[in-house]
Amino acid sequence: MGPEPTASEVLAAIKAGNRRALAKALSMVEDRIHGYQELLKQAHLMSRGVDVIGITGPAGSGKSTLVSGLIGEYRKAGKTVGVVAVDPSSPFSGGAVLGDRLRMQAHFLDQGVFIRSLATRGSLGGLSAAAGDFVTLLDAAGYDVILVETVGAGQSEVDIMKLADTVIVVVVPGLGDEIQAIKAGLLEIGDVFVVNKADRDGADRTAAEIEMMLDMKSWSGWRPIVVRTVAVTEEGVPQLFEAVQRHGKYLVASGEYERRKVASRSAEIEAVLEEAVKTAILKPAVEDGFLRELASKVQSRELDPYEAVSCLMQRYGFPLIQCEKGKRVTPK
Ligand SMILES: Nc1nc2c(ncn2[C@@H]2O[C@H](COP(=O)(O)OP(=O)(O)O)[C@@H](O)[C@H]2O)c(=O)[nH]1
Ligand SMILES: [Mg+2]
Repeated sequence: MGPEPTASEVLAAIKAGNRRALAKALSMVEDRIHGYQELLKQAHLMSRGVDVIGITGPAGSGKSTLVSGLIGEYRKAGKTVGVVAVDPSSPFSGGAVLGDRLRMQAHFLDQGVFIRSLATRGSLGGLSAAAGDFVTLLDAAGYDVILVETVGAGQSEVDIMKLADTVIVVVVPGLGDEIQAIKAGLLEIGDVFVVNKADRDGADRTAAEIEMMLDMKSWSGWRPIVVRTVAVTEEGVPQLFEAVQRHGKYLVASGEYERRKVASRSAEIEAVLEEAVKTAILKPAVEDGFLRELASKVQSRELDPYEAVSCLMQRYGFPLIQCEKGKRVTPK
């Protein structure tokens, strides 16, 4: 075995279409293996800021099947596609999570498509930091569009969706729960709503309910579109693709595109900051027992939690990392 390739060698290989190099780089980033930051740094310089489409909704609503259909639409339009499937509960190899359907298998063989899941990561970093890093790497690899699938409606899904230019929220007919989930936060983030499994009873009613909820809000600019699909037969998938394209055009024409990109960079920084704080302070405090010691003192009312945090900050501080590009940032 020769020496480990340098970050720039890895990225040159990725750029040249070496899928094994890309897979390896993603694993290195996912597991936070030494050298990953240099890799990301260089990937960031190579990245262009591709279109990122987020797809979220409850487990089993058909997101992966829709992703498969959308991949087909993008390929027909001559675009290459990177897919990040964020599913902490079910890591997969090959295509198990994304469905055992033949079409998806075909996508795995297509050189213009790269599909990767992101499962539970080692300890501290949040999923959203890793999802952002995956997008950066796939961007640097040159894919034209990146689809990010997340399951559920928790805070981390909402955070991950901040990476997206266009957010697709998927629901299925007949379950009051899903309407509740939409009310509980997904209504705010959806640019396109999909009522999938429209081959089942109640799709029209569910779509009408979503339209009603949307009508209760006042919209300036983009008013979300509701699309009905049967992902397994690809019915409605071209309409979904069309809606996503329309939203993309709206973003550019309205100037919203740049604003969203800056907002997603902001979300990216927040995710990385959170990870940095945990790594610099929480990790050593857990490992050397100081956190437990503080917790006992808080429990015995010797300290309050705020004092405990001050103790932690004082003890571990932050490693002073120079803001290298500081010259480009106006100091305040
Ligand atoms: N009847 C019906 N089943 C569907 C439809 N779309 C997906 N499914 C099925 O629903 C199940 C879950 O789909 P999947 O794409 O894995 O859902 P995900 O968990 O949201 O990614 C699979 O068995 C699909 O074949 C649809 O439009 N109609
Ligand atoms: Mg899925």
